[in-house]
Amino acid sequence: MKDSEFYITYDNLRIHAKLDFPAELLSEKEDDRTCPLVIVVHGFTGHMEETHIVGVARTLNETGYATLRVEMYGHGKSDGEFKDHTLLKWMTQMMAVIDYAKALPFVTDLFLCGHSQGGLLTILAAGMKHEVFKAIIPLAPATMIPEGARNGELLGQTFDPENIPDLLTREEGLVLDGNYVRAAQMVYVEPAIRRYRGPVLIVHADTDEAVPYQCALDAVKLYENAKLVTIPGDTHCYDHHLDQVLDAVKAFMEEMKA
Ligand code: FER
Repeated sequence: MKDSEFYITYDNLRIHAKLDFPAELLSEKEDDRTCPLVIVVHGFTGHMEETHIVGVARTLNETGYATLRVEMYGHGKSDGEFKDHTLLKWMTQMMAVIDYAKALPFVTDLFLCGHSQGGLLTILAAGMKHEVFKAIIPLAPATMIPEGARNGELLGQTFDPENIPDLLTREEGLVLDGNYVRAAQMVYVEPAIRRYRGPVLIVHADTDEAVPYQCALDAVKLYENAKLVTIPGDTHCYDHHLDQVLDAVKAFMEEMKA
């Protein structure tokens, strides 16, 4: 077994990926050992080297799980323009990533963990492929995006949801095609939640400035088997208490081994 960095190609687009193993497996011969795997995904404008993403991946490795960090369409070193990314593209790509991960010869159980828009993606993908995941971990899941798109509220701006602008722009030069909004308007979170009945760990700061804490409260209520760990007084990316997030992930994943 060895750590590796590579691209998964799907529909002629490259998805940048990094596979990391628990230290104790690295000394083993390639064919000898098996291991559970967690797919880990970043959020909107994010990438796989963000502190909270790396922190979660390292913690999982230390807890005995391999991790497959991936960067979705228009993010990190993956193909596609940020401007052109949509939730529907991410959903389709994630299904391909899941199929790739499932087929890796060392993999025993499969898990999915994502932050923010990646947490929303985690919920949606678990709805689409409920049978493949032993458990899922949506971190600060941005479940308000689809409803925001339908109500004309995204990225702290308002617009007419019936007459979507060609482009959404934000300060710092961030430009997003109006098709992002059109796609998001067609996404429904509740049916996805109802389709996944396995264990769910949600971790959310009660003072998250980007994704309302209420998203976690609503999701944990709708899931049949979900647990919420609240991080008091922290930011969207857990700038102050990442250690508490990592402890929660570790404890939950220790339980998943039993
Ligand atoms: C928004 C608020 C939050 C939004 C996206 C996010 C597209 C996602 C944040 C993240 O993934 O970190 O209005 O609109």
